[in-house]
Amino acid sequence: MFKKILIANRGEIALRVIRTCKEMGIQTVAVYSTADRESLHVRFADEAVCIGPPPSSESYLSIPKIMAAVEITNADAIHPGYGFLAENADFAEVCTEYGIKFIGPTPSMIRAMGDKITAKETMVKAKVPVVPGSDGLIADTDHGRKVAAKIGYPVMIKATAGGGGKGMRIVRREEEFEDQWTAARKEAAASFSNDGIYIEKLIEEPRHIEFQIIGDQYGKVAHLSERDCSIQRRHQKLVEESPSPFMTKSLRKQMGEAAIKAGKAINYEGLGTVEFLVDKHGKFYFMEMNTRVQVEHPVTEEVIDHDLIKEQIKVAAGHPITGDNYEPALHAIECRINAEDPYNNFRPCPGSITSFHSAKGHGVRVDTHVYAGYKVPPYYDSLIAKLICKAQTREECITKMQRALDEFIIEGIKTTVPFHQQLMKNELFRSGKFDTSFMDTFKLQKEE
Ligand code: MV4
Repeated sequence: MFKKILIANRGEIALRVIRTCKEMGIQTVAVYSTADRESLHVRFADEAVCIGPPPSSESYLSIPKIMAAVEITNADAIHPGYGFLAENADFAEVCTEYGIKFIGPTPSMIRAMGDKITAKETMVKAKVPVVPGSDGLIADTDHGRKVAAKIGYPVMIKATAGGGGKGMRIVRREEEFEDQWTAARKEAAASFSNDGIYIEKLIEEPRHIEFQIIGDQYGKVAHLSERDCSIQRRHQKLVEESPSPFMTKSLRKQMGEAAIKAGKAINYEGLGTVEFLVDKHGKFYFMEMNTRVQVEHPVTEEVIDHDLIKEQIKVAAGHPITGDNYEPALHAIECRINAEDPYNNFRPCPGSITSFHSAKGHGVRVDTHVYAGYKVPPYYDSLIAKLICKAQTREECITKMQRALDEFIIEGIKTTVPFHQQLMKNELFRSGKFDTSFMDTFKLQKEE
């Protein structure tokens, strides 16, 4: 087992990893920018190293700074968390060159999933269902128009380097093709310095259902059930839950098997997530695979009662997976509490938290790095806490979430708590009748 893990991250996920390391008897090293001196991950780690000024490019994204911190502290492994360098294959490669274990998959596995066309081709070979679409890259508009006509409108134009909705355009009629093609290409070039484009049939009003998987170094891959992440806004997830209200035993069996095939196709090692689009008939399609721990991992931890970070560290250290595929035994929901003003287009709202009283009680979990007196810096993402509730049924879980939201006090900054309070009362949400377009029509009632 590792002796000392450096956590190349900040915020709640850095703290989350430190907690598990402590329970496993592993020493921890925090790294921090000067904006995060007062953050709890710095206080709770055994050692902490300042790695630079607030901008991520000069701190949390700087490979030389992080490797210097590894060298002076003698850490033998790096946990990348999510975001920042978590899916940077070059970083994983540098770790290997230094003889440091990157807690995650190998550089080639990260690359195989980072390029969406490559990922899709790999899935086709592995017989995992994918959205019907072009055979690889589209050369020019003439080629694109031909392919789109063959697939049949409406289609979606996507960037092969994409993800998170960048460089993505819907085309409903051939007349729109040229304009949308040009826009997608420009956006892809600007965002990823890669203007490679492909085309797919548009799946209308899909659900986003993802499977947690874990692979060991001996070729075994298991799935740990699904999460429904359909409640999103501009590709930012707001609420995640497990099980999906849309799931049946038979669909879980089919999708779980597909997720395992996806992992096995690249000999996957570590914790990963296979994302699917699911249409209203229950037809599912591989969308992408994330090769990291995700923000929403706690909902899975709650329904299967396992510490996923512990499992992730164990497989990274070469332990074989015991256990088999899992069925959720409970229901769990996570509300992302962001420092944003839901009444003002979810505009980021950094600043000082003057009072903070966490929700508590049976079945309530709060993962956070903040406290009364903490100043939310403006440089990073706006997630300040994750409120996770679990109960026997979805209905009880929603009731518990309402109770927990009502007792959560955060003063000094605006947060997304009022949004979640209204969402929990929404009839469509409560009856499980929603898809990824839910937030397009959800109307927040005026502030009291
Ligand atoms: C799609 C789609 C419909 N049809 N592909 C959004 C981000 C990127 N990961 C893929 N995305 C989508 N791909 C086809 N062929 C709809 C989306 C999509 C979406 C997917 C999951 C969750 C939220 C979404 C919001 C808008 C669009």
